[in-house]
Amino acid sequence: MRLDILTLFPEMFTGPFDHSIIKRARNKGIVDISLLNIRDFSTNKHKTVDDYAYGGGSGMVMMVEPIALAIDHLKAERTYDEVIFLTPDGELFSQGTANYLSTRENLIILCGHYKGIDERIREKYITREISIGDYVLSGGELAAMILCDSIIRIIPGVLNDETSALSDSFQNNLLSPPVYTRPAEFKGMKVPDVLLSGNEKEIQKWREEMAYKRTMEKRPGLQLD
Ligand code: 6GU
Repeated sequence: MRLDILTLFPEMFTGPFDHSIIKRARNKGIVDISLLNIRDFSTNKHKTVDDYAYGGGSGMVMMVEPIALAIDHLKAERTYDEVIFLTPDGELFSQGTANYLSTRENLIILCGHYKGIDERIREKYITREISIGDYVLSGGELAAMILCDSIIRIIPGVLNDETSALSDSFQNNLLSPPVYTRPAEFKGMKVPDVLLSGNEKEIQKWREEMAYKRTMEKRPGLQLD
């Protein structure tokens, strides 16, 4: 999979993309992440990327031209399955969307800033608009990192069996059951006997029951798309 991220702040991605699972996926060659600075596509000498909104009002708007040039530049190299714009007015991101996107080959991910982007970009280039939740972030970058993490970790070959994505919360409309590791007793609190029993069938049954109980207690309305 190839991910091309268009952003005004490429440096923001260096931490999350250079550690843990994403780092491993990149090192294995499973995912190729490329960060493009939208400012590099500005055509004026001050490298401007935003301007006042027509009609007035507070907040700057990201200009159409640098973004259009950046997307055209990428599209000249290869075809893309989706051009995703991260925006609080997009569709709510879910495990179902992550699963779907993880099966794609090439994605462009556009991070917005300021008051928004010129509407003509959305009309002409964007195939999918995604929000990560009903709250406002100062830009699309953090949302893009979350999107990328959730997509990359479920691509076959990224996780090993012990950390399989199939047992994740949400993958089967259920939250994950509680987990324990050594010691078997901590300050008088004991690990449930069944987990120490070695009885695989009973352990599986207990996990399913606890997943169901936990879902009913914490997220009774949990639905997947
Ligand atoms: Cl994708 N962008 C911004 N700026 N804020 C958000 C968001 C995205 N999703 C939730 N809040």
